[in-house]
Amino acid sequence: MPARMTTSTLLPLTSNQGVPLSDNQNSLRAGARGPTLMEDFLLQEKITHFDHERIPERVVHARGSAAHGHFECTRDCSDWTRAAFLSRVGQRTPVFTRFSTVAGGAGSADTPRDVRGFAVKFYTEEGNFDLVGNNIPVFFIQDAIKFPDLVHAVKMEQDRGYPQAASAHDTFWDFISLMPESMHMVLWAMSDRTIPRSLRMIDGFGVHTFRLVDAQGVSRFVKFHWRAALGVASTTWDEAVKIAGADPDYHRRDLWESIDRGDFPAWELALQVFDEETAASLPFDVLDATKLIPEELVPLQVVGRMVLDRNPDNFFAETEQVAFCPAHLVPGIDLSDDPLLQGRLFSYTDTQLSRLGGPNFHQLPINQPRCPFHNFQRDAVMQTAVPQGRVNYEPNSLAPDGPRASPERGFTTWPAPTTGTKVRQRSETFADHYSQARQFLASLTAPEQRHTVMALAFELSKVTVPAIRTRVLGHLAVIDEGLAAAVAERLGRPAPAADARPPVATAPQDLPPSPALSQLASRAGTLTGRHLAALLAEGADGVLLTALQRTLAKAGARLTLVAEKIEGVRLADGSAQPADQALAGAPSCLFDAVVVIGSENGIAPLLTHPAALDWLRDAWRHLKVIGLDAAGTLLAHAAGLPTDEAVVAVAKRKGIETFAQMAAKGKHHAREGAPGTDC
Ligand code: HDE
Repeated sequence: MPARMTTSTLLPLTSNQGVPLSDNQNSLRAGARGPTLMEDFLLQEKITHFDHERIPERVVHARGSAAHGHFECTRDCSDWTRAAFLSRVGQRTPVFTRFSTVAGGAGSADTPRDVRGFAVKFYTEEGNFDLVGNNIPVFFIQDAIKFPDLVHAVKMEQDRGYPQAASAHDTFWDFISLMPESMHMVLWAMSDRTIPRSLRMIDGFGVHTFRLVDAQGVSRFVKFHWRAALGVASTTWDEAVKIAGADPDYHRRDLWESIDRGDFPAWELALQVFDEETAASLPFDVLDATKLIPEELVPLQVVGRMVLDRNPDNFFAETEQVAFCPAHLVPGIDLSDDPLLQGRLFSYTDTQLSRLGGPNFHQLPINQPRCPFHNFQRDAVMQTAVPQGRVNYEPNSLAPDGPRASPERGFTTWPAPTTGTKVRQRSETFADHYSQARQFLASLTAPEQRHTVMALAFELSKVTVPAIRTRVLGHLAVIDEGLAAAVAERLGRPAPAADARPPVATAPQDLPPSPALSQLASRAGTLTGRHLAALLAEGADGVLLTALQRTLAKAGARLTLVAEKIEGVRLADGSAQPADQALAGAPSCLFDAVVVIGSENGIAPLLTHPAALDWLRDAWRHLKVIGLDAAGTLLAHAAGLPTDEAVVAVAKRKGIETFAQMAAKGKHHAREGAPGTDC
């Protein structure tokens, strides 16, 4: 049957040549049951385009989610830098920010244990500035030449093609066990930071030391920090694993939905600015990306705020095709000699040449500067600009009004004095690999230290070669004997003997703890931006439910209603209450805190329902605050749930307030170690 003709009032569907299509349902055949004809150029065009829809995914950071927004300058930084976007209070600069995991492929889950990329493109009036950072302030290696080895080691093993998006395997830990410089980062990677609750709840770090240069040409060092307005929050490991099954798009969905709802995530941009003398006085080298500068030594100064308030229009055109590069700098921001940073400067454009197919990717809408740009670079694959006139060179006399270099406004490299012999040599000032690892551990709260021990033991238990475990334990013993002993105990091994420790180039020092490094110690909890769920049973009290909804909405939290069936329940007054999610698709791991509301009769079917029982058992195991009315208490008994101060009776208004106050504190770490929890 030929397709029905559409009337001309509709936007015509056309081929890529602009020819209107008469039929988008049937290919051209010799008779209705005959062979398809080679001459069907419309079929060929459509299938050919489809065949080439995928481009190579990023070799690292392939899995990402992004959003548009703006950066607002809140401190005039012209005393430090001539960068225009940092020099006028109140000035807004458009941004596009992409968050990512590092190891997994583009289709991998959102919640594996991994570092998160945090890349921001500022479309400033002086060109694009890219701050291509991570959610951890240090890195695994000191020199770019080790990056391919690190990435090969962590990604799926080359013969078997697994594991996907996981560092818990032989090749990663083999490499790490032979790389003492990785030890500081390894502790961060095994901390709660790498299992974040939400991309809205991670901090960001530029990692390297950069330079700020003011209008007089004076240079200072700088470290960039993003501080999440919603605080830093993490899942437990078991929760992350379960979320990966229940909703592999958990972080992507969370970011999209919150922006869609108008709950715009925000970050403060804070700088650590310091001069050469301060740098020289620190007990480590500021050019070494495996080290951080504790805030207690060089305080953070807030200079602006980023708000992400618009979802991409098209995932491929924007999130996939955006091309970041640490060499995208604007006048007033310059590089340091950090050898990791220096290698990155080449890598990003190089990888984008193959990922995006040629050197014109800066012309893609997401990559284009928002300020005018002109030069004499011409041609190449997918050139979309149409340059006018005869002149494509400079100097020239034929286009006197054409673009010229501007010594005053243009980017000027800070004239750092440079001497030296050509060597392949690591500076001795990079040799202390353990002190800051020890300092990080000492700065964590007891629950955070415990989680790090658990993570190390989990990862090492996936290592099949005992010698690798032995080597890693040796390094841990140099960092902290107690840490090594605790991990060894969980592995079922004796604590490593003194002779199992590797020789160390520089004996570690005991640096003072830096409380700012702990995500639990440094930030107060909040309900804002959190996502809670109420499991409703038949006959639930509608008044109680409304009070709960109001309280949570006032606190800036979101409440999802879960019922056994998606059509919902009848409330006590007989009215119909639709559910947002059916129980089978909404396990409690997806929510920050949970409530159960029902009636004595209505809860009965749930008392033997595995998903309902697991709902509460997992909420308990994942250290969540749990609110229960009388029916909810019956379910808790059926689930064999113990009780503590974070299991709150919500029968009355006061109970709801208490529940909300407890939930605002985040996870109930005091529960750790109780029966049914992971410790
Ligand atoms: Fe990257 N990194 N990286 N990296 N990186 C890439 O560029 C590289 C490093 C970071 O959302 C790639 O376009 C080298 C540190 C982020 O599109 C590639 C070295 C930090 C993203 C590349 C590093 C990062 C990337 C892959 C060692 C934190 C995602 C695709 C010298 C400060 C950006 C691409 C996005 C992506 C190379 C180390 C952050 C291959 C050689 C340290 C957030 O060019």
